[in-house]
Amino acid sequence: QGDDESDTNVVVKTRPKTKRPPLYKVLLLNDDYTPMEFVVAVLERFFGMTHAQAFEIMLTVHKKGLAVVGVFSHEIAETKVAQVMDFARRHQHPLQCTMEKE
Ligand code: TYC
Repeated sequence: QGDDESDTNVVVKTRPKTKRPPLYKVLLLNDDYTPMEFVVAVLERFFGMTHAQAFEIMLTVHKKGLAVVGVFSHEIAETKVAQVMDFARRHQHPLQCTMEKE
């Protein structure tokens, strides 16, 4: 069935489809009211930073207005944001945490 030429010498190479899921940056935003020590505690507690790392990132946010505090899958990033926002709200601090696609 079909012409002699129809399905000879045809090689279609397919790229193995191993696209990784998109990553999301979790951002911490500066404000005038949240105590510095609270932000340091947040970074230690939810992002596994040492005190020194946490202090450094906190100062970056304080000076520059915001900083990336981690890069995660969508689900993990969402969880981090929710944990930080909930912790801040429970302590009545206006600290803001958001995520954006990398
Ligand atoms: N700017 C705050 C202060 O002077 C400290 C601060 C740092 C607040 C980082 C939020 O994400 C933040 N107390």
